Amino acid sequence: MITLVRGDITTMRVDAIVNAANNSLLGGGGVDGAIHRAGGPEILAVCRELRATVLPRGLPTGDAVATTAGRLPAKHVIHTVGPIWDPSEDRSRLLASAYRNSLRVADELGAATVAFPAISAGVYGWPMDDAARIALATVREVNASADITFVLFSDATLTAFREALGR
Ligand code: AR6
Repeated sequence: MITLVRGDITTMRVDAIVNAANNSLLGGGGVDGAIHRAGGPEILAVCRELRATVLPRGLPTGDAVATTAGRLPAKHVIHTVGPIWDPSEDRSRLLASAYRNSLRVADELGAATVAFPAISAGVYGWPMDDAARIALATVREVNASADITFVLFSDATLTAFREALGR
């Protein structure tokens, strides 16, 4: 099941929320900044531990990894890294991988409910309509057992996802 809502992903009481992080895993702006602020220092501590152990070079674009959700109402945070929009290079496959790998990690966690933001559609500059199309097509294709909610931060984003869902 796929649901679209307007809201703040940090408030979602689900098994896993997905963070649109960067390769460093060490925080940033946008939804990443909001998740670390609301979840507290425990999340960053686990990210640092991952960097010191299994991910010394950071999380590759399109990949995903889970941490605690700290003080958030969600049980886990799945960090993924979307590609930066490049008008001269088609990076759609990396954006699809970010969704696909996040759902793989969710499945490994046994998550029955997963919430996604619009990955790459903020600081990373992906045009919203196309970001919505790729997000929904990929999630449908995976046919995951988990219930998926897209938590969209603005009316414009919600509209773009609604239109993509209707297509
Ligand atoms: N809940 C839901 N969606 C949100 C929230 C929130 N609390 N806050 C922002 N959004 P972005 P990206 C929306 O920029 O484009 C960070 O610095 C936002 O309006 O968060 O993948 C990372 O560290 C937009 O629609 O992620 C990376 O360096 C969507 O979430 C870089 O930004 C994604 O915007 C990643 O850029």
